[in-house]
Amino acid sequence: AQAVAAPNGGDVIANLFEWNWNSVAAECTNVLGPKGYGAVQVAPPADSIKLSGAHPWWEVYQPVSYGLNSRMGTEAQFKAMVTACHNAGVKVYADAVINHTAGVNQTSTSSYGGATFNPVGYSYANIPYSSADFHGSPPCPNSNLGINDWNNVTQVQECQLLSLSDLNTESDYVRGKIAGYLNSMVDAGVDGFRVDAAKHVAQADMANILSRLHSTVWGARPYVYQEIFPGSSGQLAPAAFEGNGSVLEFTYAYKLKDQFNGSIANLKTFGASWGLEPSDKSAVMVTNHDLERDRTTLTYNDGSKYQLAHIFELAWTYGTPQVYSGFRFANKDDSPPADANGYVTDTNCSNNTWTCTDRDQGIANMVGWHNAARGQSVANWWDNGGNAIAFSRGDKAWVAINNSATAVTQTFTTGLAAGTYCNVIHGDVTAAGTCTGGTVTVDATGKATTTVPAGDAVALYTQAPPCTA
Ligand code: LM2
Ligand code: CA
Repeated sequence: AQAVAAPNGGDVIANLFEWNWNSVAAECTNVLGPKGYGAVQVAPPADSIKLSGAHPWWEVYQPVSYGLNSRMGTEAQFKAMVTACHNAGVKVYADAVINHTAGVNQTSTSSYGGATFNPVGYSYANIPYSSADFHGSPPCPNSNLGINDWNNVTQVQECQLLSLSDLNTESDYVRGKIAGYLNSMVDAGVDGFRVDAAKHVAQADMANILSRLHSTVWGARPYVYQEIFPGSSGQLAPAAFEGNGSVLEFTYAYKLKDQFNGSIANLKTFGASWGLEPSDKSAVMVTNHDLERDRTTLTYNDGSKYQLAHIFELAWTYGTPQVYSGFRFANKDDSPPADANGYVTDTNCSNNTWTCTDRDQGIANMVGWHNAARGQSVANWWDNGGNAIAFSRGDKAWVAINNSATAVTQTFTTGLAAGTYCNVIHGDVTAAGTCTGGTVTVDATGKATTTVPAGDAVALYTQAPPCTA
């Protein structure tokens, strides 16, 4: 275990999809820590298949060894990234691909970290796994080993998702290897896992694997949030996995898109009554790498709606919020910016290749707003019956969101103490207590008259040092 700073206490997760390790480290130091993000989610860190032609982003969802030399950098760079994030007070959550290894249809035998393997033969020498460590038929009832019935527990959990070699997670040996992989990361400082394809691993198998995990270097149990696409019922529904940890809230992302394309006044009741999983079990999101490609959620192509949805997510009281920063793509299978050999190159937020949502001034400052509002209930709700809303979080923070094409000028009840507040959507408070953008004055009765421009927001909160001008 390393000597580390303490976690900053925040809970907002920046999902830096397929940023390489050096870029994640720099982001923790320069942006995520200073802005109060509590954690960063990083791409799958294991060595993965390297195809012979183009290098789609999804190569990393086909692990071929549990070594940490990967498409995103070396093991040393991975460990240096974890240390840099910890030194900035930011936890690290890794995307854990544990349901499967590479696709049985893949003929490549080369990888980013130099592992020895052959997918067609179910052979992974560095772990090692051989054909006995994978599900065949039986237990999968289909001779082609595919999933035909997505409501059949045996098929979903013991057949192959997308022809990906399905690990026999019932076996003590496989459980031990997966736990060993996860513990190699925990021992390096990793604080939790986004569990990929968790719906495809039997709950009892996952529980056994999790029971073997070490405590983190910051003295906690690893935070676990599972990828469970909704749509199946009973034992395959998100709720059936909550005994093992939290779940990614897909329904939240879909409904948020619907409201921002409809009327956000409806969000007044947004929560469990909408069919969402319980708040304390929900890792909520505006989008992720799969959903932005499916176009089933808002994406960076949606302009102000995308920004405002993140602002709403950070202001609302539901779940553990994520901010998603990926790369721009024209085609679904595009590679992230990479060198000629497929290794991902440093994130550049200014040449239109990466989306860098985590740095957006309004979104990044809403992380501080979110942290200041912690534990405070929603109060002073206002809406215009259409696409403008406002609310406070107790007497600590207030936001107005205008998702319409016309400016809204209104005298709002903010719940805040009298004073001058920086609109953090467009301004930062300097060490001297001045605001680099516009300010809003709250009077002795807690009221403020302000204009919220079209497709924009105004957000105020009690900060230290206070904003005075
Ligand atoms: C996930 N969650 O459960 C990830 O969020 C998702 O991005 C992954 O799919 C999936 N599960 C497996 O980890 C991605 C991508 C797929 C890709 C797989 C494996 O969306 O298109 O499948 O990663 O790399 C690709 C090919 C597919 C082929 C498969 C196996 O697109 O046609 O299946 O590889 O060779 C025959
Ligand atoms: Ca499985």
